[in-house]
Amino acid sequence: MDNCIFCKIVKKELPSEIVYESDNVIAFRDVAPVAPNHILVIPKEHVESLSDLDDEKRKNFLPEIFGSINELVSKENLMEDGYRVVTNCGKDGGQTVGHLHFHLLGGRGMQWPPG
Ligand code: D5M
Repeated sequence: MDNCIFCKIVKKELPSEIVYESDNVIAFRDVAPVAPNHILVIPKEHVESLSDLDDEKRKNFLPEIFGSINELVSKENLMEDGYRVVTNCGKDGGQTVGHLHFHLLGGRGMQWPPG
């Protein structure tokens, strides 16, 4: 998608601190972190949100996305103290960037319920 900032990060047209990359998935540090460790994990292909995954994309993307999250949890030493994985979906979910992404948050205690 031409005007999607995350597609621009995928194409390296925008700078980002990439911490994981494979053929289908890329992860980079959030530009406005809300935790000491805040990484975004996204499919390279443009999909608006979790609601827009069809069966094929679900099978293609989700195992790899969660596999990369597992790798990052180890690499970033988040296993011992714990972490949170969240995807915001649509207006009420608080989604601000219309390209599916999973937040990996760690390095501080989280609250529940979220705001
Ligand atoms: O989260 C969207 C997230 O995307 C939010 O935490 C800021 C982050 N963001 C926005 N632009 C950039 C760039 N250019 N690099 C890295 N991170 C970015 P949402 O769940 O949609 O509210």
